[in-house]
Amino acid sequence: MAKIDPFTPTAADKFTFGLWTVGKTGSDPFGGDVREQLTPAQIVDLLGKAGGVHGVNFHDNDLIPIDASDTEAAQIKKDFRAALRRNKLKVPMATTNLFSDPVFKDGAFTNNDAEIRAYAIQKTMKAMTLGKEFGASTYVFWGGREGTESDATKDSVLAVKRFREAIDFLCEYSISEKMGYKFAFEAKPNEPRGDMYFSVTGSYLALIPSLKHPDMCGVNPEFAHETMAGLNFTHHVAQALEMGKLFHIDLNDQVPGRYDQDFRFASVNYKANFFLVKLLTDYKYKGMKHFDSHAYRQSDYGDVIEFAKGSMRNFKILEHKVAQFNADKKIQALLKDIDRTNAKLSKLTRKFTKTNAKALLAADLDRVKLAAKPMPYEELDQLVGELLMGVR
Ligand code: GCO
Ligand code: MN
Ligand code: MN
Repeated sequence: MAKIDPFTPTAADKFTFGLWTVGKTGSDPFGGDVREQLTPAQIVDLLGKAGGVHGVNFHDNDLIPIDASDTEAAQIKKDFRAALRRNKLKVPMATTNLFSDPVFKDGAFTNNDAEIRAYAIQKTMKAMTLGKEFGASTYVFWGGREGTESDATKDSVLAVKRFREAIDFLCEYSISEKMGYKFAFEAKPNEPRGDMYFSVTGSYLALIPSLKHPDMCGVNPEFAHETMAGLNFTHHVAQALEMGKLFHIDLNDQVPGRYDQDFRFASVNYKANFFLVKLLTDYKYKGMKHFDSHAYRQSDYGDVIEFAKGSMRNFKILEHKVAQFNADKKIQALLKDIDRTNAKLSKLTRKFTKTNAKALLAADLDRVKLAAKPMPYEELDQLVGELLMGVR
């Protein structure tokens, strides 16, 4: 009997790609297309060939070019719908391109020009309708050009107010049209702007409670974005999870401190990606896992399929490593050792009462003895490394 490869994805894994990711033609700021432009339907067929993909996401203009006529738009939608059906793919998420057209060169919702702000909201309303036509339930907001090169040009306090105003308006629009969207905000520190507003996931987690409809708003963190800034991505995701705000996630890879590389998931930082997958697994993240990455400029479309397969496979391999970690007796014994519980003290510190405060003040806590307790972290981390390097 043929051995079943445990790392083969299925639709139940909820892996998704964007039309703009696998459909990327390999262009960069220094050179044009190296792969021919595929139609949306062809991109869906390519994902079908990769196998095991759950869905495909799009920006309004990935599907319908900004200057398409109504007849052209109708034909594209028809072809796309047929391709989704023949490849059994869903559209779980949609978003708006508020960054490519020259009109958005200084931002969309935070633009200094009221007419451009209104146009950005109008474009998003139409794109939300387009997303709904294909069944999208999550709507992502990535502030592509919301930011500055010189802070002489924009009032950063007003920018926050304007962004909030746009989101409040669009939340109400979704509610009044019974669209049922969940909004997911995606932070990025820079690129394409010198500095972008809401630069880290935590910025959006802080904004959300100030919105009119905080319940329908969460975040879409991306591995590359915090990593570009040299930050620990997993910590940001953990905070979002803890707050019940992890609505969506963009997976890819990135060397810290470089330009926005969008590498194949787990192709660079095995260890950081392992801890991310561990977090998502341990805390039972059930949402979509979207690969917001693209193949190397050197790849042809055959290799793009390998890129897509590799992204999903790497996630599943790391899931397997997480299961090994959780079942590893030595690792678990060390974890048990370093998690030192004290029910009596925890009861005291859980909630402030005058009695608890009094008891805490009287507690015998000897800092020298406490500091002397062993922390075998070298031993633990070495075991994780050996597990990841395949010798354990
Ligand atoms: C980027 C962003 C985008 C967004 C996309 C959908 O760095 O370019 O990650 O790819 O994710 O616009 O929101
Ligand atoms: Mn990105
Ligand atoms: Mn992204």
